[in-house]
Amino acid sequence: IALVAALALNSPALAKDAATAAAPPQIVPQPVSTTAGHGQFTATSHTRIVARGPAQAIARDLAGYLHPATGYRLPVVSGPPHAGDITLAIGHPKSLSADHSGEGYQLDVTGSGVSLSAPTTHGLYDGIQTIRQLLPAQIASPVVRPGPWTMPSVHVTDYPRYGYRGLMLDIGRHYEPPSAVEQLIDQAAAYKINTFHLHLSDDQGFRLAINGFPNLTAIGSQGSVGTGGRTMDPGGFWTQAQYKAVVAYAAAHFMTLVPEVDTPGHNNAIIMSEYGDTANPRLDGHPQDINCGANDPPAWNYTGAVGYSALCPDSANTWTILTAIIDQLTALSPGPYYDLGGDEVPTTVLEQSQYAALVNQEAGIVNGRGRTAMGWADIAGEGTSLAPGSIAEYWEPASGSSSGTVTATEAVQKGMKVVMAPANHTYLDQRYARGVPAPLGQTWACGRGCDVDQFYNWDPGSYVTGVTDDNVIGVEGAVWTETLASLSDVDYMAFPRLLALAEVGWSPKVERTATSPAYQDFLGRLAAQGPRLTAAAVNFYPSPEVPWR
Ligand code: TNX
Repeated sequence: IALVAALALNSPALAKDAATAAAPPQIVPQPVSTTAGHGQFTATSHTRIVARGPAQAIARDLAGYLHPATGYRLPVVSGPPHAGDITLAIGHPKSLSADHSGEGYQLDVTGSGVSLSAPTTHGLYDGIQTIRQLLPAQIASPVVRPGPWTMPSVHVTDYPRYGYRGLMLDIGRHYEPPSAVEQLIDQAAAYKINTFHLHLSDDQGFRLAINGFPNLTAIGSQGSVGTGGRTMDPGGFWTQAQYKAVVAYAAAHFMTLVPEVDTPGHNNAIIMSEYGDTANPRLDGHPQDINCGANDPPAWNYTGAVGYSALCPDSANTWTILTAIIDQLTALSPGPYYDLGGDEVPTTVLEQSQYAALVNQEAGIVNGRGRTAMGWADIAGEGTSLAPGSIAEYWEPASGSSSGTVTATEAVQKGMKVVMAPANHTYLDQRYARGVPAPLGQTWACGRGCDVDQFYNWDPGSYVTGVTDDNVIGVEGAVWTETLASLSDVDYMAFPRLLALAEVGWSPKVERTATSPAYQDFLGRLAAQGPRLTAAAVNFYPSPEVPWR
């Protein structure tokens, strides 16, 4: 017997079995419920994906996700299902009866097959993201890897806490091409982020062609922040066709694109492009008086001071320009929101009454185009009145009932909804730690650093007194790019912290503190994402808080 056992231990078949044993599920964001089963499922070149009707599109997505690393071209067939199939179906599993998000799903992996069911295609899409994470990390590789493609048996019931789980990218401070946004969408969708907020203009650059206003791009897109000692970014802009393609790309990843043209401050690029004067009229013929701050301002390729220029609500030209921008952007953007910005306009440039007048009028134009107005929570300030359900994005680090929280509480009083983005817990441009990683990142929101613990250990529904889950529709991570000149820079700041934000936005409320079991558990699951990010060639910060393996 001893001899037989020794032989068996040495047998290649047994060794292979040990090597193929599927790792326990390490899913980010944490599902509502996960029950491990016995055994495992292995996808092979003979695996079929069974789906009918609208589920077939998601089945093709899954086949597409699995193709590069496996080399398999798994067929999508309409059934009937056999043992060993991966089955996707639109259905109403009882486990989801309490879920009204439209994003829930139920997933069963057993030794004899995989079955995913959801009431909507969005739910199925979320479910296939979980399937990807149950497979070995090499599934994220863009080139063929050996496998085997084994998943642990598990039963998952899952749905989100919040309907809005966003990532914002500022392409105003530094231009990024559509391909960079598409790569970010690929990565964010894998963690069930469902909203991409595109900050299309700022003082330093205006990044989208607007018909009838060629100077906005001919002049306004040329600049960017010249970062200290680093190459001056040449600037740039997207054509409307490129923007449309990104909207479609986002939609194919079940992501809503929210366009933002920041007003009335943060738009030196618009003002210097359009101002002109009698002696030197701009080509567009929309001259004079749109700047409430001063005259025709020079280009602004620096960081630091904000609020030295602001669009003037009293100028008819302001409305000619803004109406064209809103008309064209809403026509290009099927999503429900248009973001008018509204942050950081000091009363030295625009009195509060002028600011409120501008916000009110602009929100009215947005509503007239059938969209919900959104903006930084400053738009909830004194004198503004927006349609109920308009969205205020709260960005101040202030919490509890301290005076800095006033914009969030005003928003709630006005019947607005709130996206929580307190800078010290969600701003992806903030340094991880003192001096890390220089020269990237800013430090104003977290003195000692904004590492994974800051991004994980907070609660959006009780952060500001009186602003609860009745008002909060979700969370957002913002990538401001004053110091970030490339997609690689952006990735390094966004990952792995975006995964903490994704979990705070998706997973059920639980006590999250530096010493809580939830945080320790998260760090272990986050560590499992390292090899996936590496396989996908995503640049990320190897935070010392995470037990990477
Ligand atoms: C504040 S918070 C800003 C941005 C900057 C960012 C830098 C807010 C709505 N505005 O204009 O890029 O800080 O961290």
